[in-house]
Amino acid sequence: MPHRAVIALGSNMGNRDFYLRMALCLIGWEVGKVVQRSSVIETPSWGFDSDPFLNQVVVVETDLEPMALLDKLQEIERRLGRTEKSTVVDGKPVYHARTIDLDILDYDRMHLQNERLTLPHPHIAEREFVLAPLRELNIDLLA
Ligand code: PH2
Ligand code: MG
Ligand code: MG
Repeated sequence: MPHRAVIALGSNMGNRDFYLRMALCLIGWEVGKVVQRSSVIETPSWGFDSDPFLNQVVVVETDLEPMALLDKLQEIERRLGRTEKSTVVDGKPVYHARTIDLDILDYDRMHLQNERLTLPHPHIAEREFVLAPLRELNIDLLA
């Protein structure tokens, strides 16, 4: 039985539309079947001063376990030119403009926490740029 992962895509650097579409192709080839996809929306940069984003949420059926899924998504980010990772300075996140960001929002409604991954994604409730696509797909991860 495949697992069901909800993934958020974001881009605010370069040809944003191209990066979202390339990421979706690579996810479809290398992660699993994309069974739902929201519209692409343009959103102001949240939490840091930068260019506006294109954001989208997709649902994928995958055989990858959570950490293997994270490795694969980070590999795709690097292949699409993602350079800097978000860091935490004095307890506050520091973000950078990025060609592509691929975040796992949910994986089979699993609860998981380690140094690299927290599931479900801890910031869903405060981020309209993921809540709006989730509403469009009728997915409630806050329940
Ligand atoms: N991602 C962030 C921080 N801020 N703002 C928007 N609009 N869209 C994002 O995807 C986004 C953000 C951290 O990954
Ligand atoms: Mg992110
Ligand atoms: Mg990320």
